[in-house]
Amino acid sequence: MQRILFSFAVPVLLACWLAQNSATAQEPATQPSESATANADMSDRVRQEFLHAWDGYKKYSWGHDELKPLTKSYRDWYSRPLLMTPVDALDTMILMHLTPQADEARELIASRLSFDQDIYVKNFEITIRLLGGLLSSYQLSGDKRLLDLANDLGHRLLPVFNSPTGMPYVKVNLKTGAVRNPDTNPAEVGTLLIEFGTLSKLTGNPVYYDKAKRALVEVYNRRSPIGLVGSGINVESGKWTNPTSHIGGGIDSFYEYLLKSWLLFDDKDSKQMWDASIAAINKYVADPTPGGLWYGQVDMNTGKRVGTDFGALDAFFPGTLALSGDIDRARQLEDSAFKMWTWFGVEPEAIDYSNMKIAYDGYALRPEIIESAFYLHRFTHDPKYLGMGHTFYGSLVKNCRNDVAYAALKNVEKKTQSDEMESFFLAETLKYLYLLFAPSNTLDLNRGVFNTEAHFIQRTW
Ligand code: DMJ
Repeated sequence: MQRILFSFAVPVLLACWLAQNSATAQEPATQPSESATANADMSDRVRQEFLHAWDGYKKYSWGHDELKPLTKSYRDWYSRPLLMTPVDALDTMILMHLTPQADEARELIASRLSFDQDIYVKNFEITIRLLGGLLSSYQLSGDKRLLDLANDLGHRLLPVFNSPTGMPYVKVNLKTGAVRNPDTNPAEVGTLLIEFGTLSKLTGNPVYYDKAKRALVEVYNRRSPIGLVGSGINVESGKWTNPTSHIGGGIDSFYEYLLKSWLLFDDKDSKQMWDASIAAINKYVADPTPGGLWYGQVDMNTGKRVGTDFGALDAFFPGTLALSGDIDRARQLEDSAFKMWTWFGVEPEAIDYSNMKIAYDGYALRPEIIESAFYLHRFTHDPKYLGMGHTFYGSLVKNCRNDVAYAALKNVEKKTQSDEMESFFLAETLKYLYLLFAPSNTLDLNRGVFNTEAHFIQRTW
């Protein structure tokens, strides 16, 4: 059933192509063997924790979007469930070889998921979680029903691009195609090409690629004279509504997709946009302090520093830097992020790194710092990143686990739990933690890229 992946072999042509065209980090060929048993034990423990959380979902929220782990109930995002957790979690189950669970989730999705619903959905979230999840699981399982669902969803999302600028509205009605909410941000506009582009490659219909690519370019073309984007933009006027520039939530995956669209599709424009953007980011947004390297907030037009916040979402950036080949900055920034985690026992949503005080005090079970440790370990084989993984695992089990599943934290100092387990905990957090300890042939990074929700998309075309 599992058609493709899991191979040691890097296809020769692809390796040659990468050698000639890529300045990105490549995985060294071997891994130290002395830690193999300990790593296998850790990956198995993570797998058991995944099962614990999945069993909680099954018991109390089967057929719904998300588990509420404290009240043992469920939450649906809209008036009809869209199976957010099963779709988001499915490729993790396949990668972990949880075959009965994956089969059961796949049948639930194929038999119950319908996008023919009169509801306004958030294009960004539905794209990264559902479209990305369906495409990745289709590639891993070969189950054509998942591709059919992805194609139907992609078609229903297309009206979002019907703005005067070609940048997508925030929301679209899945039944009528009506759109709403023109005020958006670079991440919501520019985090679509991996999913929509893959849909084009798999269906032969170029419309998805073209519309998502245009949206990405429209944001980039509105960059400031010093090469930065802001954090708010209106898709009808094309004007910036907020000039603050950073690498965190609202902008983050716009940059991530410039780099990854180049890697996945060999899209030369994306490479050029990434190269220009990262130069501006490192010149203005990076903040090398005596306490370590951070990335804060600046004015997009002047480069003047306007804030020194760093958050759980920003912690994806070491991984992206590592993937781009900048291991040095990646290592420094991951060290800073790890300091943020250990300072409080679990990372808060944001801190002010100028005084190491908490700016937002919750922990939403986010994956980004673990994602970065995974990339850094793959590219350096430095056991320090496994050590970080042990810390993340220990903190999660100690503070976020309960008898039902896992719960977010309201406050990282008091460690009070909140009644939420977002689907990205199963899609991303536990997947990256598992892959950090699993043998590297479990997933060959040279075959594709992870979308921003950790759905692995393979270059099968
Ligand atoms: C995920 O939904 C995606 O990673 C997104 O890009 C932003 N972060 C959340 C998880 O923290």
